[in-house]
Amino acid sequence: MKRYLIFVILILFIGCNREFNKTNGVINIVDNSDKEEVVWIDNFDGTEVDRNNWTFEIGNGVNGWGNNELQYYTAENSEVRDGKLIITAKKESKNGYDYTSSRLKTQGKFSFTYGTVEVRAKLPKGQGIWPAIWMLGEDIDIDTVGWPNCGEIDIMELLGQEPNKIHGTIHGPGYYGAGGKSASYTLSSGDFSDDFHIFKIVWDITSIKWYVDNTLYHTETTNDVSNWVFDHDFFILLNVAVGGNWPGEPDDNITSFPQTMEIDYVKVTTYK
Ligand SMILES: [Ca+2]
Repeated sequence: MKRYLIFVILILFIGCNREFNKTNGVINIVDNSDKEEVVWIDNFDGTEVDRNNWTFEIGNGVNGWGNNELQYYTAENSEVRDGKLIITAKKESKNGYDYTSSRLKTQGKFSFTYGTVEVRAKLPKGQGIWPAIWMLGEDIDIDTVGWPNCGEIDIMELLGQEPNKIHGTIHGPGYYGAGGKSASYTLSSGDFSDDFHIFKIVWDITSIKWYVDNTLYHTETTNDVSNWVFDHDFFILLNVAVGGNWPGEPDDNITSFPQTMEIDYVKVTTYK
């Protein structure tokens, strides 16, 4: 009987979102879950990309979006179908480029400071394919700020030639490009194109933590960099790049096209 009681108490203690306090020897359970608040979500339930949430970036940017990327971004390479956003990278000629794809952002429509960002996605693969789920400081376009002073939080990046390994990184002044503060997570079997996984960051005033399927694999704190630039509004970006300095070019013999990134939802949660 005593063992049974201990078991019951243990079960109560590992419940989520609950607080415990003890009054006169009686344990009281306080449900805290109502303090969690979804402040922004896109479930991709409609039939097209919701332009209230997202802006498409078009073209090849400056110097291939700063990375010598090879793709030309269009709005047509994105569709919403079966509850998902599908970004398709294609091998096709467009305006002088050999590949097309899409890049979407919430800049000017939604930005926030601190919170949990959760994205459920299935990723593309192949040499030179570079999907990313990431954030930039909303102040990037202010001349006196710019990149990397605005800060960059890479929730998930993957190099298609290593399809079982994702990377979580921050970039800022003194730690950008290859000097970004980064860690990776590798699946024990299969790769990220086989099935959906949940990519998450928990960002607060002292730290940013990266998770895959609720497994913590990377933490950066205010003490880990000399110049912490993550105390202001950030917006979210989703894209599939082709080529670029980090992944290198696709190999026509081994990279198959089209490649897709499917996103079930993007959810931002804070605590009241
Ligand atoms: Ca969905």
